[in-house]
Amino acid sequence: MEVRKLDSTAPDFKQQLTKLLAFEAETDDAIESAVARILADVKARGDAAVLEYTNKFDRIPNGGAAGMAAFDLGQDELQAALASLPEAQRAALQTAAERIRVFHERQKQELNGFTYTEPDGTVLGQRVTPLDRVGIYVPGGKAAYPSSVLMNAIPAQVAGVKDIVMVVPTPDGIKNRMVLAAAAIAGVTRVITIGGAQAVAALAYGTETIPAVDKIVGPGNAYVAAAKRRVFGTVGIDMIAGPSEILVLCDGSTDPDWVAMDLFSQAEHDELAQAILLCPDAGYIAQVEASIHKLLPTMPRKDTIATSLSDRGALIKVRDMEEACAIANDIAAEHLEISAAEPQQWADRIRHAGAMFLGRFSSESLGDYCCGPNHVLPTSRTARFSSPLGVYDFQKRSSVLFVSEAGAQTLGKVAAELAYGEGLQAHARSAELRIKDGKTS
Ligand code: HSO
Ligand code: ZN
Repeated sequence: MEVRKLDSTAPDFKQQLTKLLAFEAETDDAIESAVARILADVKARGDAAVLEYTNKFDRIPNGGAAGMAAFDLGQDELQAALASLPEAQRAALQTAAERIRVFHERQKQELNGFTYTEPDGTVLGQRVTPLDRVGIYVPGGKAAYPSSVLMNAIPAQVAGVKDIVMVVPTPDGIKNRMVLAAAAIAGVTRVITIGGAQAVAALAYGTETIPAVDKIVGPGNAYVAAAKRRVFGTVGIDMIAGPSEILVLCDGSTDPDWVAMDLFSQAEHDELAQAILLCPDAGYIAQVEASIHKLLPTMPRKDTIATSLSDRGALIKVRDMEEACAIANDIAAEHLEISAAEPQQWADRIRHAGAMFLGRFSSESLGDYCCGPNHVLPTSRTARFSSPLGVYDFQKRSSVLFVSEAGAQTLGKVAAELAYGEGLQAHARSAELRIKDGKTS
């Protein structure tokens, strides 16, 4: 296994970097048409269609004879899952949840609305209200992450969402108790063990037993992503997440094993994950490379890591840390580690990154699980224009306008002038009727 090595002084470095970063989420016609069919079918036939697809794709043991009720887990079952965990695991989940809650409570405080009063008594403001009901998609199988249940559900709960409906497929009827325990801790109101495009359809349109939600969040496979794109408009959606990314910007004095393992930590998620090192010291890059070769055979997911590193990874020699920061802004990585003695001075130069991990001790894995900030982050360079999942994704804003009688006099003239300019008589008259000495034409 070889990890490509690039040098920023190479004449074609820009092209090499563009090629390295290129990632097109595949759109597949077969998937698109299958998903369109499933959505239409669930919309038309509700529970019956959901049951059929669930039996077909997830092989439910008794053929789903018990109907949808069997997929609708009660709070008792969630609590039982929590109680069944080994003590250390339960405590870790609870500690993580608590820290995630504290961070997001802070976020909420910053997002409260505002009002201001003008001298004539007119009051203007913005009111923030939570969504009524949201759906959280949790993948089944090897990407079923309890930590993601916490990261999706806690901000919704902190935002004040009353109804948090989680869907999670259970192929062959096998439930992941840590996922259910996380749902119990995070305050999920209802867990339904369905998945795929049929679950997205059920959440978007509602069925006899599944309530229609206002927004669907959470990662999923290509079918789930296609379904989320298609129901957008009927409901809100979060981002469509791409493969994980880590960019380590290192001054060359961190233990190379630490950096190698940090690169592995994202590479192990997915063969398409991207792990890149930027460093001004060629000798240090060689040490990290040696660590990679030394440590790789010890990793249970070595095949995934090796494919990710050799297909999409890179060790990049840069001129200096300033240049590393400039390149980091171009890459706009999901996770950026600044593994340096004085990270803050470099962090000040970063404008685009989903999350920044400052200093040698801030490994990305701590952020993935338990520091507090959200681990659902913009990928594939979308950190240029989007933000981590947060309380604000579960809220919306309404403008609030109270115009005093005095305010109606002055604002009425301005509005009428503009309305006549736009050729909109009714608008102008509506403003003028409230002006005491107002014109009526
Ligand atoms: N690094 C992932 C989140 C995660 N890591 C969950 C471990 N579990 C998001 O990019
Ligand atoms: Zn991770």
